[in-house]
Amino acid sequence: MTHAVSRQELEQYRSDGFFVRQRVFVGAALTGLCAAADRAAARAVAACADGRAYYLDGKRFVDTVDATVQFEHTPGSETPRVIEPVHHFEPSIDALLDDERLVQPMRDLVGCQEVALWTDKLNLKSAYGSGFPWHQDAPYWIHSCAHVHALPNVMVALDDADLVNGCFRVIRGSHRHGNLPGTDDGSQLGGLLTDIKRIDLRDEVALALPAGSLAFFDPYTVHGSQPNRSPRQRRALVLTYQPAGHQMLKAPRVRNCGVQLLPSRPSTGL
Ligand SMILES: O=C(O)CCC(=O)C(=O)O
Repeated sequence: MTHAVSRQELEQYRSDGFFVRQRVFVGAALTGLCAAADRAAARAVAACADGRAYYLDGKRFVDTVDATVQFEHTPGSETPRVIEPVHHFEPSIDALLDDERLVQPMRDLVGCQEVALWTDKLNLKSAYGSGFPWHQDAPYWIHSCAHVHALPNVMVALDDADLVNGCFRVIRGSHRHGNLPGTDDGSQLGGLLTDIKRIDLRDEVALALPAGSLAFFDPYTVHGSQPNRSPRQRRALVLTYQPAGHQMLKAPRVRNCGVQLLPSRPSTGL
């Protein structure tokens, strides 16, 4: 079975900056991923005991030896919000990086026969957890990567996501504007959040998706989500791929992904 990107999907990715595939992971595979995500979160939180805590705009982050953990914003909260990277905490998340359901479409979106991991996050969106203000990923990466245009993302929805539990949202076509200005509101992270005066909220698309679905999106697509207004969690893995042979964002090593199609050769850069 092919998982390659169809012509229609590619057209949508190019014009809208995203496309979705519903219920790609189901049954035991999905249940296994959810359990793996919970184990990874528990291990990451445990590692914070020896980590370095700091605050940005009053929000707590902890750098462990090999990950950054963001906590929910209520003062004193011990509820993790985002873990990046996450695959090294759990073998089945590491194995997911090589899954052809992700790697095959990523070869098409990266535009290379061989791909590697750039970064991977676990977004936990716990019960009544916080939202993500509108932003693009490219501004976070522009100073660490010479091929930002070749860093497509795929979100793997682990739970059913809807308007109440804070589903992922995108601004259709926003990637075509390239790097958009930040908010310039004087906060520490404001420069990385998109100035909403520069986007047309009529183009907002809420991706209410069943668990196991995939949302592929461009590194320049403006995206975010509202807070979770329910007692249901809304977990998702967000994996970002790049051409093979390049180091990951947060670790000085290369994690090539999927079956190697070409004889191994040194990277020539892009
Ligand atoms: O999970 C979400 O709602 C938003 C995720 C996001 O913005 C990100 O991972 O960059």
